[in-house]
Order: sequence, then structure tokens, then C-alpha cells
Amino acid sequence: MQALIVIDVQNDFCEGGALAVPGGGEVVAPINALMEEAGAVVLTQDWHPEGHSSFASQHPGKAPLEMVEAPYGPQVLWPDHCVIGSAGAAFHPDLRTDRAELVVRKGFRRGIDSYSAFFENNHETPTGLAGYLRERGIEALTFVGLAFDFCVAWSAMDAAKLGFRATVREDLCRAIDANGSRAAATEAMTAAGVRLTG
Ligand code: VGL
Ligand code: ZN
Repeated sequence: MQALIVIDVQNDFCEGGALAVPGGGEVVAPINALMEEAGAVVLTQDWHPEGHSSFASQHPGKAPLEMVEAPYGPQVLWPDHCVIGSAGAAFHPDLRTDRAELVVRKGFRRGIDSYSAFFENNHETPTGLAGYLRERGIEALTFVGLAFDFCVAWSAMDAAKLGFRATVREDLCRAIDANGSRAAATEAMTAAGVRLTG
């Protein structure tokens, strides 16, 4: 069985949002259409407490897109975004959330970020998604959403490492593309055995 994994199609990643990904809103309609053909639909939602450690505002003298060394490794800093319960953290109003059988929230621990739908950024703490998919007999995953070079890429690479067949529909993603991150993500995904199409 196959599942469509829709990554972080939330207001803050779309036009006018706190961490707007260029063209983010463009993917909503075609993702809705693809849901019709999917065996199962899972949505992820970036979901940070106020004062999250990935926010540049928590690091005096640091600006968004600068790096810090977190206890679990290098961490890019971001504008405050997807704060729990805020309008920015809500799904894009046109996304067909009613089609989703599971919503995975991630990044809810203040001291650690979670780009991937499977593991927090220490690559160790599981979200529970792998167990859910395996229990349902789902082996093939199609990834779409925002942002291509962060949460989509990390999710798809973890999926491949966990033994799922992982495909990214690049036409249904948009990238932040900071400091060459789009090209780096493409290369890393290819090396990890993720299939890129679209
Ligand atoms: C994301 C940066 C910070 C993403 C989430 O969804 O790609 N990027 N939080
Ligand atoms: Zn985030």
C-alpha cells in the first residue's frame, strides 16, 4: 500500500507567512488533487512552543539563516514560526485536511528541532510515524509540500533509511534555497536512494 505524506503546508510557509517559501501556496491545489489517488494521506504540522530553540530570536546577536551548534549538532536559525495554536501554524485554508487519516506534529520540544516526519534533529527520537505506517502495511511513500530542502528532504531520506520506498514529487514542493540548500538536498536525497520525480 502507498501513502501520500504532505509536509508542513501551513500558513507560515506560504505567502505572507513568517517563513514564507517562494510559491508555497501554489502546491495546495495539485496536492489536493493527488490526495484523490492516494492509498492513505498523512499530514505533518510544524508545531513549536514559544521561545523554541530554533528561533533566531532566542540567540542574542544571531539572525535567521545563521547557524548555531546545538547539543545534537548544527542547527539553522529561523524566524519565529508555526507557534503552537497560532494562525501561522494552521494548515493553508484550502488544503483538504479532511482527507488526512493522521496528522503528525513535530518540533514541539523547546530544545530540539524536528525537520523530519520520522525523527527529531538528533536523528534518534522517533515521532512514531514509522510504526504507524508499518502497522498499516504501507511500504511506498510519496512526499510533497514545504519546504523541499528541509522538512521534505529530511523526511524522505529518513523514510529511505527506514526501508520505505520513498518518492519526492518535486513539482509539488517549493524550496527555501538558502545558501545552496536546494542543490545540496537534491544530491543528498539521490545518494540516500530517494526517487525524485515531477
Ligand atoms: C521547515 C524550517 C523550519 C520546513 C520547518 O517545514 O521545511 N523549515 N521549520
Ligand atoms: Zn520549524
